[in-house]
Amino acid sequence: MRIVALAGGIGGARFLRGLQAAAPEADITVIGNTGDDISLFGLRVCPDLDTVMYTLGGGINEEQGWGRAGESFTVKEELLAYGVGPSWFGLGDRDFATHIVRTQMLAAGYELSAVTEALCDRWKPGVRLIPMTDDQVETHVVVDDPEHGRRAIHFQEWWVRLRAALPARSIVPVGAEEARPAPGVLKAIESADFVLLPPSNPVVSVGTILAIPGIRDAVAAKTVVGVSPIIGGAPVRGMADACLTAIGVETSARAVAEHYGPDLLDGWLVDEADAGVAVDGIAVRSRPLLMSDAGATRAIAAAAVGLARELS
Ligand code: GDP
Ligand code: FO1
Ligand code: CA
Repeated sequence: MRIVALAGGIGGARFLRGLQAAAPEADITVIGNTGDDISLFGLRVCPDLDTVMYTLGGGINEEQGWGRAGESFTVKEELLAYGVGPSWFGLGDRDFATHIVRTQMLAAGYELSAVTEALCDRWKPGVRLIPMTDDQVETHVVVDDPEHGRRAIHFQEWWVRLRAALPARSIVPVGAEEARPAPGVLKAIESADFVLLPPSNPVVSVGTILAIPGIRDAVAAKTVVGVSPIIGGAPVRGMADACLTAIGVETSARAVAEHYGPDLLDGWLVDEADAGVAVDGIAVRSRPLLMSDAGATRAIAAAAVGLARELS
């Protein structure tokens, strides 16, 4: 069984771990979001790719959901002693090594997809992890800054520094229109038995991947089953509601499915709290969707696989 999943960070990575448990024989290709990527201290940081790599490779800080387990912050403190920030982004010492290797390889001329493969040689995530594109795409958020007026800031500044407290006037994946899918992305989708959308952020994770020309059409041609990241009208964690509001979509399991649309989605899993949700042209099933432990997560992934097989 060949499965492709489009993943953001924490929600995507946790679901993928459940998918590996539910379908141990499956050949899984993960297309990772790179819109959250940022250059800091001259280093290229890819939070969502790293979250997937560390989570599936056993190196993640489990409580936090991002960054390395057993992390220390000496380099960050030393940089701050020189007055070099940003202070609001917590890059740890262990994590720094990943960004140094990545940046060194990019500077030597390797594409991000090749770099990611090299990093995965160490972590052995058990899936093929491909960035959505090798081209630079950065999600920017337009806000009304009380001091500087209307301006666009990097997604990480809005999400991490401002905690999405300033309403987003718009969210723009800068560079997406001109970007090309990374080598292997379209081929993996075409040869998949079905495509899964984990409970990742519909706007800045899945939405950004689908914004790369060619990816949405390739995915839409397959049987696609998604898992709602919205339960009972709210995100399970994070501020996905602020992202949905910015694009004029209500924060509900139904509205997210309608936003993806029946041309893309064949099946949609919603939580029991949203039982009764119906969307024209999409097979909706309800079941518990909290990834509270390994068993619960595995059961969610098994349900997604079951629905995809039923619909294909
Ligand atoms: P990020 O890049 O780290 O923000 O992670 P993703 O985009 O992959 O996933 C974020 C989404 O995961 C959020 O919108 C959450 O609502 C969703 N999420 C987190 N934990 C759970 C869970 O246990 N169940 C469900 N259904 N969604 C979850
Ligand atoms: N998220 C935070 O809320 N605060 C941080 O300081 C932070 C640092 C960080 C460093 C490396 C990394 O891979 C991820 C990191 N994240 C941090 C998580 C991440 O940037 C965001 O949660 C996602 O990009 C949002 O989708
Ligand atoms: Ca992300």
